[in-house]
Amino acid sequence: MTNTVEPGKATDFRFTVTGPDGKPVTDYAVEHEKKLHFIVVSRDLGSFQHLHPEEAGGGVWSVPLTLPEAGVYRAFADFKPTGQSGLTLGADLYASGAFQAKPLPAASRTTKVGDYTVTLDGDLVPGRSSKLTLRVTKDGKPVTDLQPYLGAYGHLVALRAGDLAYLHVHPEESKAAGPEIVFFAEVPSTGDYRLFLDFKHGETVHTADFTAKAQTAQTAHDDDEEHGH
Ligand SMILES: [Cu+2]
Repeated sequence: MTNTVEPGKATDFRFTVTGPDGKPVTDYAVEHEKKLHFIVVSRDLGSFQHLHPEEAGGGVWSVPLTLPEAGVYRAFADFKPTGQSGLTLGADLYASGAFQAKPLPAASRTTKVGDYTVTLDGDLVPGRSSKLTLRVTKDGKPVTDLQPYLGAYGHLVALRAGDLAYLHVHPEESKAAGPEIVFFAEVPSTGDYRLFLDFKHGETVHTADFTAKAQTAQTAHDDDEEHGH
């Protein structure tokens, strides 16, 4: 596997997952309709892609991959070998050339993606399952006809700024197609996290991103009071 690519140019990126016996893993359980989820972010968390590689045989995965700009990227393979627990493995990827790292966007409870506005309610509290409610509106109106994407109305990936610790976030089973999508996330520490929400509407998958600050329950509570909740 070559980890260096030319920025802005699609490559057929190939990799294998090696098991404890040193052999490529070929037997995977399906999770969220796929055997393997492949997340690629720039190290400064300014770029995010959620891809689904195809099996090319013999344990080899293949995916068309474009790293948009020069820089350092982190790829995560999220999968579950049959009969075992889920795993996330990471590798650094490089797009050659000079680059300028962008600062992490400030924490915010509202973000825009195209014509959509997504708001975040709930607080990330280290060491416990935190309920996050994401509400999707379009042109100011609640979206109530979200389309299922990978078996749910939304998928959320959370990464810790700095070391890019990858969090598993589980959606709450929901029969309602919006405007609210509920998740439970457990963060390991205080600090800044970048949240990426994939949702499908109008036959298109949209990704809304947020910076959220995880703080202890007491601090979060004090903040709530300050803001008059
Ligand atoms: Cu996926």
